[in-house]
Amino acid sequence: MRAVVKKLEDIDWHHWKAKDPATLVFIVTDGQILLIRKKRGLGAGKINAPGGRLEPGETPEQGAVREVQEELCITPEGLSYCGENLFQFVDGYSIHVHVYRADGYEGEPTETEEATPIWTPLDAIPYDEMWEDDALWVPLVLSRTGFSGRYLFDDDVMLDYELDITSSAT
Ligand code: 6OG
Repeated sequence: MRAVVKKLEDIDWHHWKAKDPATLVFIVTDGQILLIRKKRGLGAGKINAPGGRLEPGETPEQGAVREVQEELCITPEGLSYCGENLFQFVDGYSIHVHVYRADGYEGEPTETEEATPIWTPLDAIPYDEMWEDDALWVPLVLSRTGFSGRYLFDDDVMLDYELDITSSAT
């Protein structure tokens, strides 16, 4: 039987390795942020930034650019690294998300089978329609503060978290 995991400290973080590496990209320009309503994959129905799981052999930065191209038909420009989030789900799934910010993009944001684009003013980010952790660290993306977070989720309920400020942002 699987041991019951309720707290971050119940997890052996020294040997922890995510099942999937993934990315999120926050395009911030003219006081607005480009989010998506996600149509499929993990978190379908929620508002999130564009991004997704890496393909084999891809670097996080390559995967970040590809996912924005696939989901919104645009290419992010001026990409900088913001931080990382390690998510453990009690059902055993885990995902390591590399978070980027971009200051611009090329092309016209377009709805695809994966996502609907949503422009949002920076002071009106719809946290109530996003994953529960986002309100903790998206403000750090906006203030260019590096971070490293660990989170424990039961489905889409956050059970525990720890968020450290780092000097990793570029
Ligand atoms: P695809 O299924 O699209 O990859 N993701 C999360 N994003 C936030 N903001 N909070 C979470 O809290 C998340 N868990 C996963 C990372 C999954 C996408 O979902 C994001 C990827 O962009 C639990 O291939």
